[in-house]
Amino acid sequence: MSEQDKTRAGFAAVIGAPNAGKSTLVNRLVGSKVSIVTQKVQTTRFPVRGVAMQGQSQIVLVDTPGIFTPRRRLDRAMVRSAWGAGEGADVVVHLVDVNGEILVQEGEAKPGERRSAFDVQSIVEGLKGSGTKAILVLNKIDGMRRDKLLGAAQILFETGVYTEVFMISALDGSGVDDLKQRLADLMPESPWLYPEDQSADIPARLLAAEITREKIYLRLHEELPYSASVETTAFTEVAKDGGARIEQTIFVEREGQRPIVLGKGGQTLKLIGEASRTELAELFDRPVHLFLHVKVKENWAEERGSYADWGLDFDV
Ligand SMILES: Nc1nc2c(ncn2[C@@H]2O[C@H](COP(=O)(O)OP(=O)(O)OP(=O)(O)O)[C@@H](O)[C@H]2O)c(=O)[nH]1
Ligand SMILES: [Mg+2]
Repeated sequence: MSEQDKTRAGFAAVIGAPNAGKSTLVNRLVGSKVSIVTQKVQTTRFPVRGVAMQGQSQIVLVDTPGIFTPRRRLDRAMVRSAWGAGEGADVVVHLVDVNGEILVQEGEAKPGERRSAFDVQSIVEGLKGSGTKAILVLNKIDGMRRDKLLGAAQILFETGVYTEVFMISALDGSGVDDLKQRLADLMPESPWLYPEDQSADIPARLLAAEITREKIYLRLHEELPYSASVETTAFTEVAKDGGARIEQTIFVEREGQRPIVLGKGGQTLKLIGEASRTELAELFDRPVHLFLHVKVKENWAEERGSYADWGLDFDV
């Protein structure tokens, strides 16, 4: 076999503080939406795989929940899963939002204040502790002053945990092709791990629940999105139009949250449903009939079964 025919394949985990742009980057590298994106922190709740092809290389990207100081059980499981994805990967990408405060001098950042700096610092410490070398990727360089950018790169690089630095905008795509080529070159020689034309590795029911959760994050504010979870309870065929009938339950933690999700005369829920249905029809490339219900389940974040569905460890 000639050098050119050799296939490569492996895992590249994208880790970083909440809201760094990890899911945006993974979607862009893959070339389609595999993971939900919102302007709010802690959107991604479990690792999501997306498959990117570059020449003879297959890069299995692992999008991960943001790494931050956890408070609830779900937070702990999310953060643990992000580190777990890093440990199992051939390459670790640490994505940093250059617009956040980047302070890694000891003692400067404390939890609560300067949150993003604290999270970046805790990731650097985690990488140091595990002896993992990572690729530093500075994100959101669109609209960023170049001198500030180079300063941030230098401060971070001096920690010694990075092998190289890339500067990108996951949003507008600048710098992403170079990063993709580098990741492709770093993949070990191996047969491909997924069929060449597969881009996502998430069950349709789970993806459908995620898309609805994204619409909840986009439409509702403050603590509500964090108190909500979505479960697909039925996914059946509709003979009449070749479509899918999808039933979902939105769980909230308190009785008082139900009317917020419903909105006046059910208007908010209707808008969430419409936005979700439109996107699902596009994603699945078929008609979608979506039925949403809202239920109060105080302890959904304490139920072992859900963690298993999300691939999270309940007991960390
Ligand atoms: N200006 C700008 N915004 C970006 C860029 N990349 C991502 N964003 C925005 O940053 C916000 C967070 O993006 P996500 O991709 O959800 O971030 P994440 O790191 O996956 O966040 P969590 O899942 O909460 O940890 C969204 O509003 C994105 O549109 C970028 O390169 N430039
Ligand atoms: Mg995300």
